[in-house]
Amino acid sequence: MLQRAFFFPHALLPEGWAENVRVDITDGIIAAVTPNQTDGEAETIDGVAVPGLPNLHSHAFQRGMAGLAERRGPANDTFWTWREVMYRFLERLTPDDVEAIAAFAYMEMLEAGFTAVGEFHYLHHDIDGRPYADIAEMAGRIIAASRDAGIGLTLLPTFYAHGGFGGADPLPSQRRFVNEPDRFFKLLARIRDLVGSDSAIRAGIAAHSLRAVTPDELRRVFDAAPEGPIHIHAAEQMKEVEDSVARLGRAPVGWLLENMPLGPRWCIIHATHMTGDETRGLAGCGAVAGLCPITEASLGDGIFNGVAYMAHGGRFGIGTDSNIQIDAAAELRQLEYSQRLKHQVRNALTSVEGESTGRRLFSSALAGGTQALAQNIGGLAPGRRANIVVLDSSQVDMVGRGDAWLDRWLFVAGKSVIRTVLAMGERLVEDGRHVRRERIERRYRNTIARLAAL
Ligand code: NGQ
Ligand code: ZN
Repeated sequence: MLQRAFFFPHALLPEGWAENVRVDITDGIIAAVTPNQTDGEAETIDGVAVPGLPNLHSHAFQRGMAGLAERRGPANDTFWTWREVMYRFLERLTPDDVEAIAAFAYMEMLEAGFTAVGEFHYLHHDIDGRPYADIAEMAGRIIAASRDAGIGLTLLPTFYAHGGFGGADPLPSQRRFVNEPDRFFKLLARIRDLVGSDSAIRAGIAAHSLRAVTPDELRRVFDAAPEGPIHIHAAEQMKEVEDSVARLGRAPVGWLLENMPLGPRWCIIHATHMTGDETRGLAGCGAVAGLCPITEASLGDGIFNGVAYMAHGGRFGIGTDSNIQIDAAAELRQLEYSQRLKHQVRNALTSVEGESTGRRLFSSALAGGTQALAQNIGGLAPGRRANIVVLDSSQVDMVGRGDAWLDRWLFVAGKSVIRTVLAMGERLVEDGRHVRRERIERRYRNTIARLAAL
């Protein structure tokens, strides 16, 4: 049993802000949280302690192409032309490449305020589309990368079978993703073995989208996971909504609400284009909307129905998705700003006079992300993992206290105020840098240099 104790002058607890807080940790799990203490023999960490945020949606490998799709093509560029660039990028990735890129992305997540990640994992097979000798080779590399960086992982093995609605054949460029159901279930079983009883990792399940799975296949995938999180992309692009209406008679979110038992186990990624009824339905069913504001802006997806969704009590979390920029504060800021631009108002996602927008965004994303990743995270409380982000309150932009610290972090200072990050009680980020940055970055640089030279 490994016992540790830390002392924080200020901390955000589930019941609110507290001072002089001692946190006792046993084997990475919080054993006790006691405000109004003296530091005693505990390790003092100066600054403002807040819970680490969950990053509920990542495609780690895409970090390796960040910034490489910002050049205009022959015609109008869209999500779909970006996707072609992305497919060309992943064509040549080896398991080693994926592990190196994922470790780098996960390290950056820790430096940026995320202490757990949901990896929506669909890059399963070898370059020629055949399964690796170990069918879960790539999943194993994701797990290894998460351990190397020290981030908590909810691995979401993703079922992918088709190139469009109506069970269309997959494109050649999708060969590394596809399985028929039985092979997917073999992969799933093997991944569950790999995850085993590691307390920092859990396996959920995902179906890529209503484009990539038929209704029958979706039901089979759902039946294969009697418990745990279920994630699916839905309604990110108008073309997807139109095709869904044409082929299934309903837009994706409406179809899911009508045909699947949506509820707290579900995380609907993007849900960008929804009618008023769909917005109300999704908010009311207890599922989490997995918003990825920076990627959605980068890809020109559209703007989430945030104000109405929140007014109906909808739950959301945030994801870094394409990993073009990894920064928890920037995701929340982009979400709020998208709503301000859409409605021409300020403090769009709050509802009560005097409420801090930073606090509202932070608390909502913490709760929603925790639900979507289904891990014992989400607050500084006994039984949860000791995942703690410490903000440097001495920085010039961190004047004020309490919720003002969150407003300053999210809207002004950004990730530069993150000084120390603990994951499962281990000090993984010091002075804003991951303690293993040098090695992880060196490996990543070699990988992208090799890929660029191919
Ligand atoms: C993905 N990413 O699976 O990586 C997708 C693109 C698709 C985003 N949608 C591929 N942001 O949706 O077909
Ligand atoms: Zn995605």
